Amino acid sequence: MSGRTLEAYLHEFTESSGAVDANVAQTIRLFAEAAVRMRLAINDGALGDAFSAVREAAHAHGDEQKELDVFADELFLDAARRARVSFYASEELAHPVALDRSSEIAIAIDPLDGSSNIDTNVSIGTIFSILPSKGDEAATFSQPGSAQLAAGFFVYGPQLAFALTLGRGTSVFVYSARLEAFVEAYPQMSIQETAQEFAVNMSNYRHWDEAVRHYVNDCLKGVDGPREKEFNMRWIASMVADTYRILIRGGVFLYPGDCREGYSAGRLRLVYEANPIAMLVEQAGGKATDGTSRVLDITPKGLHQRSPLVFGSSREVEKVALYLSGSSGT
Ligand code: AFP
Repeated sequence: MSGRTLEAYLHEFTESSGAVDANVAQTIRLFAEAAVRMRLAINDGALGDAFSAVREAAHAHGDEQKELDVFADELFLDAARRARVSFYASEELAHPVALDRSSEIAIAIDPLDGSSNIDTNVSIGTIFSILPSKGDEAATFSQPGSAQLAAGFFVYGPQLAFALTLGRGTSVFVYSARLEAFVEAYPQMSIQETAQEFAVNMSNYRHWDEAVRHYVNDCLKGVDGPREKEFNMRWIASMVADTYRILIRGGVFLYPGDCREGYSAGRLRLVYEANPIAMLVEQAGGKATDGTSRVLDITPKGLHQRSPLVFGSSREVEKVALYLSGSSGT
């Protein structure tokens, strides 16, 4: 553990860099403050006002919207206003909000990921991506994920944790209530190359392509099958929690496309879920694909577009790609 505070980390980052990085650092400071307030709202649990009541209005793209989703969005939008951000694009909003068009950075965010878990006291989180601003919303949010300047997620769990990359590796900070600061607990994270765990929602088994079923079947065969090793399975249905586990102990996460209506490209959104997670994972030595191709190379065609997503231990992500490209991998 480095014991370095987030403030010291950001100061070191901006010491030898320009105005854009200073704007990135200030945005991250304000998002970290918002996350601490978000954690307080979640800690109230069902005693809180806007806890998990389902709103009448759904998301612009049809997903169910909970009161806490809206509370989170308003909290981080307010932080983005104070941070001098050009555009704020959110899972909760049909279109980006134009803020300070003179700013050189833009935000894409899932303010509250995992909200279907709110009532069950399972870890949930906030995922964000910081992109260069291209002057207008369309050009800004159609950049591939490789253009990201920074990415991060907060996990509102037993600890308030913050995984962050500024393009120079991935660090994990944990919030210290005693110090009232985020403290670096895992500097320069490195995801182990091989996986002993896979994370997938097995209830979708009958909807998957044959190649996905073949990969999972071979994992389930364990030492007696072609993989010749045992696998454990985890599915928290909160991607930030599954990602955090993979950063700590390796593994592979799969949300493939399937034959359900609306799920041909899976469930996860490319711009504000898959891309920031992919940057964090790659910066920690892992890999992230849409099953076969690198996520960060995909050019988005729409702000809320979905993408199949496979990420984690590099050797296992490569193995999945072999199965999905028909080479069976065995
Ligand atoms: P919610 O935010 O609607 O709970 O969705 C969470 C999520 O986007 C991601 O965090 C999970 O990994 C995935 O969906 C869970 O999807 P299933 O509910 O289909 O397993």
